[in-house]
Amino acid sequence: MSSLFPALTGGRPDRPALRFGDRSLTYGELAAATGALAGRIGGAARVAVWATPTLETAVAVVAALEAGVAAVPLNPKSGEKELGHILSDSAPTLVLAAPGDELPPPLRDLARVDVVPQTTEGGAFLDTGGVSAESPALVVYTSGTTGPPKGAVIPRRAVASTLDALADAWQWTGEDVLVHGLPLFHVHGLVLGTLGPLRRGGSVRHLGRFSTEGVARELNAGATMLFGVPTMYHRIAQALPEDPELAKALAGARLLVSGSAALPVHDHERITAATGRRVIERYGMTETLMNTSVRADGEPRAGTVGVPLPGVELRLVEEDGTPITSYDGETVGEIQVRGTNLFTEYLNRPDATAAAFTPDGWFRTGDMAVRDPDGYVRIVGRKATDLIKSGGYKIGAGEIENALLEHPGVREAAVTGEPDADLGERIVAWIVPTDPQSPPQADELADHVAGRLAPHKRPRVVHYLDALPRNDMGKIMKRALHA
Ligand code: MCA
Ligand code: AMP
Repeated sequence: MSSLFPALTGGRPDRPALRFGDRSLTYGELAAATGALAGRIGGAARVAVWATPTLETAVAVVAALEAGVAAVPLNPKSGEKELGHILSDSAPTLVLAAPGDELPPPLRDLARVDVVPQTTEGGAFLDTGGVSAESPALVVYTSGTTGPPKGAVIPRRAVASTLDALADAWQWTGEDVLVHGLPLFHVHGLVLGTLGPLRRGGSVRHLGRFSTEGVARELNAGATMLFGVPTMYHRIAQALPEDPELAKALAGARLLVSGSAALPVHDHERITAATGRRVIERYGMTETLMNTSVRADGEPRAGTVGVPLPGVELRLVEEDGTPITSYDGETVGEIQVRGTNLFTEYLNRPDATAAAFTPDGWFRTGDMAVRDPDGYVRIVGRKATDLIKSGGYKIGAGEIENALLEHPGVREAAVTGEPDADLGERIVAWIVPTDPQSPPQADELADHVAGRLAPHKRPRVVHYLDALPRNDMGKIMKRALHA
């Protein structure tokens, strides 16, 4: 098994690798810490990682990958229902956490290994003979339209191939210093934002928590690249007119990259007007890692996600599966992709895995797009209206409806997304209360969902109705709700 991180043994141990707040590790220190931890967890089938935005999480995931053990990153803000589902589905044998982190009840039954970033302990020799490029690297949970999140099994070759394709597209090297404040339990912050710099032998400075001040500080102090979701760029665009330090920071960066949802053209334009710089977008998915990007050597074009990355085949298809051959900037089709960047399966869900692929191996993304005459892809929407993107998080309406129905004050529930300048979309709950005289308060319902699922899944707006609009079959007509 070859290492995903050649720089760990690359002969430049003093180079900076990771920085979180005022704590940092060089490649030499990271190699020692991950080597020691890999020796302790080697042989485990799967480990859970309590994925706080800290040095410990980065060390834990790199150690798991060095040991050839699949890591399951957990959102530390997951509520009991969501966490319970992920643990029973992924069945990890260990949980890795920072010393002192208090873990919630479902995790207390698991054997715990504390992650120690600074260590002088030598790394144990690992026999990773059974590990191959197809072996799972990560299991990342992602929401669907209905039911609980599914665990996307991401093999080692997908991680390597997506990061190497991005290196080509972005001229991303070991000289780059990345800054971001993304969470570490999703592909964006973990694979691109943490494993990405380490695979190149460069470094990452994590803000702990996103702020425009943090972005300005780091880009003005040597960082070269910024990754963020559109909500972060929106907040940057809002702050720029009053913040010359931020404008100077962005103007000096080598590359500003947005992804996880569409960055509105208005925000693109405001950033360019204030800094002279263009944000580029890339398009990916938990299941596919990255599919397309505007290239560093290509023409930046707001409103597009660029061209397929090396190694990625991309096509648009009609409703009946017929490929669309015209690049006319008008004909809308579903994006399907094929390539070494793809996941292998949804854990324990052969039905969902089979449904996600065509018989000849194309993955159905559910994203709708057109292609410009020169091949640039423009995403125009989504097939499923029951998937909501809020703050860059994918959220299934069905999951929230089920949680709302578990509240005694809710008789019926429907969930939709509506446009939000900051979050892209915000979650709206439409409920029929059990007792119309004393309906549950909006805050109470938000807390209920946040506590069971996760805070980013909480409804931001609640409407009360006497009945939900239904068709003759009894199906809720969601389009009629907003009308
Ligand atoms: C508020 N809070 C609550 C409640 N109300 N907590 C519990 N119960 C409540 N009722 C807390 C929140 O937990 C949060 O805590 C704080 O109040 C503010 O919440 P909120 O307004 O929701 O968050 P925000 O600070 O405005 O977050 C915006 C954000 C965030 C920073 C942009 O949405 C974010 O980090 N998004 C990134 C999503 C992402 O990485 N997606 C990648 C997946 P606290 O402040 O303590 O946190 S997509 C992907 O990976 C694919 C491959 C791709 O293409 O990239
Ligand atoms: P997730 O399932 O959380 O990994 O989110 C993947 C989804 O995010 C994709 O299917 C797209 O709908 C959306 N997405 C990611 N990047 C972009 C982008 N640059 N523009 C528009 N949508 C995006």
